[in-house]
Amino acid sequence: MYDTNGSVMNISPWLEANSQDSYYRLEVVAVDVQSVAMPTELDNMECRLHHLESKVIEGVGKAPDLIYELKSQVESFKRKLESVEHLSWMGLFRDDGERHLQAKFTSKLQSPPMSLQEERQKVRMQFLNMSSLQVTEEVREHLKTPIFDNWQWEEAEMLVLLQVMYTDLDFMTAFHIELDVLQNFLFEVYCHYNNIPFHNFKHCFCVTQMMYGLIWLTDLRNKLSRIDLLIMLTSALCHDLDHPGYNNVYQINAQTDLALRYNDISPLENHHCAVAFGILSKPECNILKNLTCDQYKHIRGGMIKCILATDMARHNEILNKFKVMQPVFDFTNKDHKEVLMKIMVKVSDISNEARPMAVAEPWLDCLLQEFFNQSDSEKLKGLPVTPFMDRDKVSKPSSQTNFIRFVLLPLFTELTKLFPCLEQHILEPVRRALDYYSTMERATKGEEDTTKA
Ligand code: PDB
Ligand code: ZN
Repeated sequence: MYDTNGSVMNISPWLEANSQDSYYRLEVVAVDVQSVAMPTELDNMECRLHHLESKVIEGVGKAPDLIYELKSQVESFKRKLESVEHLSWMGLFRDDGERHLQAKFTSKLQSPPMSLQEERQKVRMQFLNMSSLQVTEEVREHLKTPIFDNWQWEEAEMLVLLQVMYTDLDFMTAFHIELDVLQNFLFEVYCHYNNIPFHNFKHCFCVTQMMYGLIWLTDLRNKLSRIDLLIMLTSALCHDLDHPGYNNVYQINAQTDLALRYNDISPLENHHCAVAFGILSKPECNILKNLTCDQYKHIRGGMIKCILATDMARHNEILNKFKVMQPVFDFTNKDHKEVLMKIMVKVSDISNEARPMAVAEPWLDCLLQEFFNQSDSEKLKGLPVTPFMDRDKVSKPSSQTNFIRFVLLPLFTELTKLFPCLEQHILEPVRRALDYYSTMERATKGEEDTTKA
């Protein structure tokens, strides 16, 4: 607030009343906004704050803390905005010419919650501090099995375990990967998974850990080249990068930027792969930088095929190819190896039910939560609603029994024909899961009948 000759006044009850020739002028600098139109108002607010700060310093020598607090809140809000900016790809910000972020400035009384950036820096520090510690032999062995329980581990610990996977498969020596480059790569991958119910960094870890377990259980180290193992593990790690929680059908129906960019052809999987190579294009994260040109081309080609193969719309196409090859499988045949690598990434991707029920069931709840978010959004936008995602229609047990019967068992059975030892490790647990959900289905059907009767 300014008086008639322009000096800044403190607002107080004891001020003289306004009069015709001596009145006060109030200038609005920052308000508690419900929604901030991007980004002009933020910039204006920042320069008004700067102007006020200089005026107050000029007037009374120093600016009150409140000004610095408001400035840092504007700063952290801009950073937060940048970190979600790229999500516009996925139709999360419908472009009506303006981007509105429904957000509030934290009130000056609360201490602002840790920003995404600060949270990530904390995980990075924990990861780097722990990575020098030796992981016990027992954990290393456990990491090679499908009964590994991801829910027991923090994200920084998962990053350490991913580092163990790359070192224990001798990728570091074989491909001259420097440890700090691997750590930068893993941390960058972690930063590019989104905080959504299912397709988050924990899912990435589960799929990579299952892939790691399958490599050891099937003794693939003695059947495929190390470079093909590197393709499979890195494809698993990157296969859902920057997933928005809305599937390809949504992308296409909502005509999102992604669907536009990839002409409705596996928009998500194309994006996951493009983000992976975007990370690898940074020298400090490029774990492939010491490979020959031919090696790099082979890996890039393999990762593109494996990541694009995770589009479930192509499930039968890929499984049928494998069914033809399996009885006469030839580990020296390039086409046979290519299909096997796709199958291995696919199996790892949808393998939750091969884990102990206490580990698997929460994943189904997470997936349904993400599916319901999508169908809610489809209803809101008047888009076609995907039936198996509709919270008003889906029954968890019957959907899952159908999925296990018609998708999981045929896929896992085919792979077990090639690697019989997988019978006990992944086929048995899936059969138990089928019993579990079938029993649940009968029980809920039984309840429905009684309620109907
Ligand atoms: C699939 C496609 C996209 C995303 F909803 C996730 F009842 C999956 F049908 N996925 N991954 C694991 C699954 C699982 N889908 C289903 N069960 C899984 O265990 C089906 C189930 C959630 C449905 Cl396939
Ligand atoms: Zn996935």
